[in-house]
Amino acid sequence: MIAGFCALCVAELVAAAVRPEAGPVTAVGGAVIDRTPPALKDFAVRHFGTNDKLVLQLGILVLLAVFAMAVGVLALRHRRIGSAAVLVFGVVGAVAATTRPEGGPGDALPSVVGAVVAAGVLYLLIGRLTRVPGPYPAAGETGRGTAGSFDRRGFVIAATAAAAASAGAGLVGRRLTSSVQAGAAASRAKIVLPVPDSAAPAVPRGADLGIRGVSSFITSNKSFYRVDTALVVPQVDADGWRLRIHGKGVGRPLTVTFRDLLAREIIERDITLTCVSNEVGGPYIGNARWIGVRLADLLREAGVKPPSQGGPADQIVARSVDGMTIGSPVEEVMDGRDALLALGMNGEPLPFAHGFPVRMLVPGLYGYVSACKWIQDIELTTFADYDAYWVKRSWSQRGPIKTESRIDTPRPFASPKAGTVPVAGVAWAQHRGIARVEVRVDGGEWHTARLGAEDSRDTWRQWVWEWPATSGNHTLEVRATDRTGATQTGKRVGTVPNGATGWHSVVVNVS
Ligand SMILES: Nc1nc2c(c(=O)[nH]1)N[C@H]1C(S)=C(S)[C@@H](COP(=O)(O)O)O[C@H]1N2
Ligand SMILES: [Mo]
Repeated sequence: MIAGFCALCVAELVAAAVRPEAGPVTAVGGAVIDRTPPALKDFAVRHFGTNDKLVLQLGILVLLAVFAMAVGVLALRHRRIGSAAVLVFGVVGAVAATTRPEGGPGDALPSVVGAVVAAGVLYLLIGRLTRVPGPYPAAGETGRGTAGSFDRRGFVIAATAAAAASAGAGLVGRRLTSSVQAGAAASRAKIVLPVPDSAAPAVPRGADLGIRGVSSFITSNKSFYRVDTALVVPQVDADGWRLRIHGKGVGRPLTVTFRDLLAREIIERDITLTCVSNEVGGPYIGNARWIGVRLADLLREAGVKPPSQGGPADQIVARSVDGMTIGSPVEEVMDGRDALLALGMNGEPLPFAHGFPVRMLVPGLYGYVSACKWIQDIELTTFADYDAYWVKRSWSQRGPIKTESRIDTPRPFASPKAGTVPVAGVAWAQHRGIARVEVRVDGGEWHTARLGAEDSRDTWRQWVWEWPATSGNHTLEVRATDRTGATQTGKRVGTVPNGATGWHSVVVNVS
């Protein structure tokens, strides 16, 4: 286990020089995420929520500890073979790191160097443990070695020295990594968000019905859901950030800096973002006030035409610094909706976890086909020619957000008192808008809920229905109708491949 600890610490130090994400635990974790079947991923997200990544990393560490002990036992009998077995883990880490979407050959270094050092440490330590022939065999003992005659003191000194040196190396690695992070944090701290040229209208009074238990109309940055594959949140320095726009039908390829964006027309919009992995009634939705520049304007400057105007590309592939690829339809991005390169969220620069310095947002599309965080490259291509990250993993190429609604209060299995009970929640059909929400009890007739004021078609709406509740067990159900006249289907389907459907229902026990 000491040798294993050495491996991780040394790898941490090397990773600080190469790339923090190339460290073995992060790389293996990332590789596991890349290869996790959607059903298992959904299970992890459902049961561990945003802690899924912590659980994954702890799992990797536990597995490593078990393997380290097994290799240690093996090495006691076969010193050379045991030490060689350590190298196998270096190979696993190296393969994981180099096959990550953003991985390069250099990413193998942390695992390889860590494993070589660990193999050496194990070899030396086992050497200290091996019994040396004593000068005077004790009574009854024959052959090599005598109980208690191995170099106990030498072993303890060597083991302690190895552990201490490794811990030191690991700490230096951490320091180096955190100084890079400090640079990014400093670049964020000095940003003064511009006053938007086109401000979002004030949120209308009555958009927030002020009912206890209902998600607030604007979701704070702190409570905004986070869904991504990044085990280490990328720390990008805004000063060095560049976005390249290129590809099919791009007459004038562009590269823009953060300053370039700030100098452009800035718009501010309220947009509700939703994850395709959100179960019926799930938490992966949030509404924020974003500022940024119109992506369509930039594309037009680059010479891009939407397919309906004869443009050859129908897909925009956005790439992030961590190798994520997200494919969005050119037509929707350029159809006049407020597709953004966002740089501000609820009055501050984007938080690192939400894509600092710049992310994409397209109202009406699930995040996995529109909302690339830590964006650094936009390539125009076609859906026929290229499948983005999630599409390769059995999700649909196109992901318009489905009309959905959720009961926030009462909570499942609540026991409100008989009488008037407000049943309330949120409904969303981004870019189409919500026209009606209805509630029913125990499969009875549908009752029309009162809607909160509409902020924009791109935001969710709160709703409430005053329920004359009678005692006993009851099932509440909700459904929404969007402004195209389509009513949310009651047919239950899972999240894969393009979003869950069904009516959210809550069982309560009225006392
Ligand atoms: N770089 C990157 N961008 C990403 C993702 C990701 O894994 N990596 N996940 C996408 C998904 S699936 C969603 S739902 C949204 C979530 O954005 P949020 O974490 O800011 O809520 O980001 C999108 N952008
Ligand atoms: Mo998502």
